[in-house]
Amino acid sequence: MAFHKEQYDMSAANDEISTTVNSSKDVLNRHSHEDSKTPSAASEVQRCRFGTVTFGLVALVQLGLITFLALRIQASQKNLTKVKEQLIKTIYNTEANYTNVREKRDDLKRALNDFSFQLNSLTEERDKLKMINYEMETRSKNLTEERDELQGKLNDLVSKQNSLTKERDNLTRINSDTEARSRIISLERDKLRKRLNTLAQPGWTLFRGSAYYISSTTKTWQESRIYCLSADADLMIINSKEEQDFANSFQIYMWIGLTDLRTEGTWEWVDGSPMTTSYWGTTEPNGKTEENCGDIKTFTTERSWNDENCSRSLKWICEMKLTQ
Ligand code: MAN
Ligand code: CA
Repeated sequence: MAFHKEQYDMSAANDEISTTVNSSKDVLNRHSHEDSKTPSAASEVQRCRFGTVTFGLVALVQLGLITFLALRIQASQKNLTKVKEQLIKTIYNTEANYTNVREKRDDLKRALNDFSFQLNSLTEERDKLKMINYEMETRSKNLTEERDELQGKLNDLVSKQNSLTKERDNLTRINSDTEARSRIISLERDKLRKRLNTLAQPGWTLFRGSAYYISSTTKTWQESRIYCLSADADLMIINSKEEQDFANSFQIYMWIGLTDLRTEGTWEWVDGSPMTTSYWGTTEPNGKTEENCGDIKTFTTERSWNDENCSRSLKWICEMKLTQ
């Protein structure tokens, strides 16, 4: 703006100078023109003087103006020089800035290229990672399905194992019971075998669900009982008239399984059962505490029982019950 203002001022000053010069030329022209004419001498001199003075004044004014204008021009030139220098500086700075900006632009371009390259790399990497992620997700899904399937199978197996364990425990219990029963049955079998062997021996007779043995030798009541027990039998228990008749039929003086050893006067059988029906001989039992064991003595009569001293040595009759 300052520069434009200076330009404006200079053109105005030039216009002013050319106007002044032209008007001076007009005066001179007019004066020379007037000299060629023939007016009166005095007035002509006066007019000449006036003209000269006027001219001089005009010239002075013009000189002043020229000086003023020259000074203004000089000042303007100074200003212009300053402006020019400033402009040069500005241009220099602008160039420097431009270079700077261009360098920065190049830097930015490079950075942009690098960034673009990195962006491409990152995009590729991201795509690869996306792919890997997809594959991993698929694999994870498959593995989850496989795991669930295996978990299901495992649950089934655990359930089956539990069932089998229960079944095994049950079978073990049954087996244990069977073994126990087997042992019992074996013992029973051995007992029966022993009984069969015993019954196969001479002296044993079957009668109404029992086997009876009449000894050929004599023993005390206790010894006789031990013998019977060793044959899985005991001294004879008589609990029917038929049995009484059967016992009498052997016509042998012999021990039977009757005693009041536990309580004097209270007769009982060797299995602990009380004596309910009795076949005591006349005046029997009469031995009190001296005779605590029973025998068949007067076998020719139905009432054949007698109480006897247990230490007496007599034959005996065993009974093996074959039915329960
Ligand atoms: C006689 C009777 C019986 C008694 C015996 C003892 O025969 O008195 O009652 O038991 O003697 O040997
Ligand atoms: Ca007696």
